[in-house]
Order: sequence, then C-alpha cells, then structure tokens
Amino acid sequence: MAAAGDFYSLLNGAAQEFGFPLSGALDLDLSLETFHEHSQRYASWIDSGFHGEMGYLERGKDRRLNPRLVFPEAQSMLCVAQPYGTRLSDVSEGRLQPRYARYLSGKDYHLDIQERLEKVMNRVQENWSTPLSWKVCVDTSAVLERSWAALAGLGWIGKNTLLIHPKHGSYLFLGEVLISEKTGRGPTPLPNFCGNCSRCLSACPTEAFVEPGRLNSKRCISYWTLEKRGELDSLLGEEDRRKMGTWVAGCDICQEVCPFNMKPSREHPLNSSPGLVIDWAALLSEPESDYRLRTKNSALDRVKPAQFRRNLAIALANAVRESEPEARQELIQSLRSQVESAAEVDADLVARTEWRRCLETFRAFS
Ligand code: B12
Ligand code: SF4
Ligand code: SF4
Repeated sequence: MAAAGDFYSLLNGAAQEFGFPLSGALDLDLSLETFHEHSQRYASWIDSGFHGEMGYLERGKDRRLNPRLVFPEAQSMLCVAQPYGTRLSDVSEGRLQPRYARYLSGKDYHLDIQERLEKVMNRVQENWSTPLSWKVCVDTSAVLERSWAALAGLGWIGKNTLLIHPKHGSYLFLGEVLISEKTGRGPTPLPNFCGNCSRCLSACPTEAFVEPGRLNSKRCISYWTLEKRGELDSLLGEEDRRKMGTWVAGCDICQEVCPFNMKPSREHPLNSSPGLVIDWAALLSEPESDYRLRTKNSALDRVKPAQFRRNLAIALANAVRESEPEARQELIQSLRSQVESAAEVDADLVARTEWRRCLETFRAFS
C-alpha cells in the first residue's frame, strides 16, 4: 500500500502504465483561484454567443465552472492526454479529395480513453488503503478540459485555443478523472511558447478567431461540418462555402501550420482501422445504411448521414472549382450523372439543395 503523500505519484504511475504519455493531477481547492480566469473567459464566450447552436455548452455552464457539480465528492482531478496518429494518408491523400480531421481516423477515442482511465483508477485503488470514488470524463462531460489540462501542466493553450505540449504538439485527446482523494498539489502550468507566432490565426480560412485564444464557433469549419446539423444558409454565404475547401468532417488547418506539430508524422494503434473513405464516386454511391455501419464505432458517427451528404456536396463543388482544367473535366465527367441523380432524389431537403448547387458548379465549369 502506498503512503498518503504518494497519491500523486500513484496516479501518474498508473496513467503511464496504461499508456498515457502525458498526465498530471491537482487538487480542486488549491486550483480555484487560478481557474477563476478560465471561468471568466468561458462565461464571456457563452455570453458572446460563440457557441452557436451547441446549447449544451450554455446549459452546462455552471457545471463547467464548478467540477463539484459534476461529481460532488471531487477533491482532485487527474488529467491525461493521448497523442493520436498524424499520418496524412490515413485521412486524405490530397487537397482535392474529401478531407477529414485526423482525430476521426480509426476507432472512437472516447471509449478507448474511458476504458483505460477506469483501469488506471482500479490500479490506484489496489494500491491505496482508503476506498476511493471517481468519475471518468472524456470530451462529453461538462468539464473545461483544456483549462484543467493546462493547469495540470500537460501543455499550454495556444492562440488556436488548443492545448499544445512542447514535444507532442496539439494532436492530442484529453481525458480527466474526478477523484474523492486529495493529491496535495496545486496548478503547475507550463510557460506559453507561442511567442510572436501567429500562423494559426492567419491560416484560418474563415477568420474564425476573434482574437488570439478566442474562437467564434459559428465561423469554424469544424463546427459547420461536425456540429451544425440541417441548413447552413443562416451561417454561410457563397464565399464561405468556398472557404470550406474539401473538408467533409472537421478541419485541421490551424494545427497543420503550428510549428509544434511539424515533427515527423506518427502512427498510433487508435488510428489503425482506416474507416474514412476518400473516393468521391464511392461516397456518392454509398447507401445510408452502409455509411451508418462504416461509422458505427468511429468518432465520425457524430456526423449524421444527411449532414455528411450536405458536406460532401459542398466539398465536391469546391474540388471542381479548385482543380486544374484537365483533372476538373475528369471529375465532372466521371461524377456528373451521380450528382444529377442526388440533386433529384436525395431524401434530405438540405442535402438535395446542396447537390443542386454542386450541379450548378459542374455546369458552370463544363
Ligand atoms: C465545443 C468544442 C468544440 C467547438 C468549439 C471549439 C473551441 N475552441 O471552443 C468546435 C466544434 C468548434 C470544436 C472544434 C475542434 N475541437 Co473541440 N471541443 C469542444 C469541447 C466539447 C468544449 C470546448 C469548450 O468548452 N469551448 C469553450 C471555450 C471558451 O473554451 P476553450 O477554448 O477551451 O477556452 C478555455 C481555455 O482554453 C482557457 N483559455 C483559452 N485561452 C486562454 C488564455 C489565457 C491567458 C487563459 C488564462 C485561459 C485561456 O479559457 C477558456 C475557458 O476555460 C471540448 C471538450 C471539453 N469538454 O472541453 C472539445 C475539444 C476542445 N476539442 C478538441 C478537438 C480535437 C477539436 C478540433 C481539433 C477537431 C477538428 N480537427 O475538427 C477542432 C479545433 C478547432 C479549434 N481551433 O478550437 C479537443 C482538443 C484537444 C487539444 N489538444 O486541445 C477537445 C479537448 C476534445 C478532447 N477531449 O480531446 N470543438
Ligand atoms: S478548425 Fe479550421 S476553421 Fe476552425 S479555427 Fe481552425 S483553421 Fe479555422
Ligand atoms: S501556430 Fe503559432 S501561435 Fe498558433 S498555436 Fe501554434 S505556436 Fe501558437
């Protein structure tokens, strides 16, 4: 059995044992003062309406500002980060093919991290004399994950709003455990290494950053493609549709340009089951039931079939616009009849409207 003062080491040791290269823990009572600035930023972000239609972020505001409303017994928090694969070819071979955010490649990370964090805590309990209670949170819980990860020393929050580790970069999944035992540790933040760099801010095609570290979701391709269901007309004009490029799910641009992500691409077992189809013709002819089956155990499951077809129609129109003349004609000839048919028969009104727009683009360039 470990001695009381070792609780912090026990947590980190178990996190390493179950494969998390980055971990840290801290007590809530020792962190509240530092967390206050994060709370204020969050409240002001919601007040500005930058969450768009993600109503859960507003409804869960009080819980996000006070982890004890999420788990009343909480005395401390263990924060972990899991780097995911960054090999581009898993995701998309070129700019004129359908593009997916890297984190979507492979198995759904929520489940994997959740399972491993439970194992971490079972191991900790085996070595701790007092009964512990805990709650594992990954992404969907009302926890300000980046703020707590930064306070736990896992990285700093970049101008692109993402948590960045000096060695591992920002292609990271975050997870936390709220725990009934104290660690005796307060915040141990790392310095912010962004310095004078502002590559992410200028690379964002839709000018989604209202200032460094503050994102208006309603301007973000990731929000448009992953979160916003139904019509996009209330958010996007013709020009904005073009700025979406060929992203069909998520967007990685503000990470691709970050100097801390320039290391050689890495593979990770989580990304080992490529379920992301990048062939236009295959995607256009895919029945809804096949899409559901293919995305069932992946994070792409969040994007519903009609939402995906809507995104696909916009992306294909952009691929046609941006292609070199020869490749463009090939694309038009090979896909025209499929697009014509989708513009007539797609069961979803929003997707059908986007297919009609796509067809207009085909005609304009024929
Ligand atoms: C809602 C959400 C989104 C929204 C809004 C994003 C945003 N920037 O807020 C949308 C749909 C746009 C989105 C997109 C993406 N997301 Co998202 N998203 C979330 C979610 C569910 C909540 C985030 C939130 O609360 N936002 C509200 C704002 C105000 O919070 P915030 O930006 O974190 O800011 C806080 C702190 O960062 C801090 N802060 C920021 N700057 C500064 C500066 C100072 C000086 C201080 C003191 C504090 C501070 O203050 C704020 C208040 O606490 C989290 C999971 C979670 N439960 O936290 C995942 C999460 C943030 N997303 C994640 C990912 C991977 C993405 C994408 C990369 C996916 C993609 N490739 O398409 C993009 C990246 C876009 C971007 N540049 O942010 C990861 C981020 C991992 C990382 N390395 O940081 C998370 C943590 C999920 C996870 N568990 O792994 N996401
Ligand atoms: S994810 Fe894409 S659209 Fe969103 S802020 Fe980053 S670069 Fe801009
Ligand atoms: S691109 Fe530059 S400014 Fe943006 S997060 Fe990375 S280091 Fe910071």
